[in-house]
Amino acid sequence: MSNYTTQHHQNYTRMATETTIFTTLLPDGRSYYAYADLPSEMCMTEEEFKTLWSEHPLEYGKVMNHGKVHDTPRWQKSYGLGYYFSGLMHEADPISNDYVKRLLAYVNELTLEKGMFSQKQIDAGAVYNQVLVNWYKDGDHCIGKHSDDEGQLHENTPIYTVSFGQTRDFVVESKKNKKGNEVYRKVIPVKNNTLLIMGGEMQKHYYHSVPRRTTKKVKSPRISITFRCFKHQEVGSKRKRNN
Ligand SMILES: O=C(O)CCC(=O)C(=O)O
Repeated sequence: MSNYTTQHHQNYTRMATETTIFTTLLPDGRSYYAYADLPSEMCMTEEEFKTLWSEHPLEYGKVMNHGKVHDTPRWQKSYGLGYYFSGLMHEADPISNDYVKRLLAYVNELTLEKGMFSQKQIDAGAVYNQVLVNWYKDGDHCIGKHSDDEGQLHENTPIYTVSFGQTRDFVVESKKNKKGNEVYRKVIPVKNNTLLIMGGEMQKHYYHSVPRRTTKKVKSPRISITFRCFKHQEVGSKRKRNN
């Protein structure tokens, strides 16, 4: 384990072992997603939700598509390390929200306790150090089909999405095979205070999205906090996303 990883973990005091993680192996046999409830002591309170909601940027995020800059249909913000995707650098702020800091520590602890890093990833110093928060006001806010195969990530390290507020559909679907057939599509309703982990080679072989839904049915806000293991570099994305 690298010095960086050791230092990063030395302050952990909580145990994460009580969390039960349900894992689904995907048809390619090399990718999986996993789903779990947060343990009660990690659940976000209504007050914490209000505080984090109040921290969403005033302007929508920006992405580059066909040479033009577009607004994302949600608010988003990078913390910890800058994140280059969809043709633009998304500069990071330091992580200041106490709940987000606590959740980052929990995610690192859970990963170690459940042995979710390979030896190769541990040797490479993989640690969760990048946070992207997405704020969805209602069903009109969404994130399109994409994969997070960017060069900033330690190879094949799992990506965590932790959900708060309104239940939303999280869709996993295979990238088209050579004959153009869609072979896998799964809609996972992601609920308040749950975590979803995308692991193995999922970013290479599958897309994920939180599609737009009618505001008659999806009326309330949702926040997702996503955690990634970045190498300490700020550029080098191959991420494909159209919104
Ligand atoms: O909000 C979510 O659960 C998904 C977020 C996501 O796909 C991303 O940030 O890449």
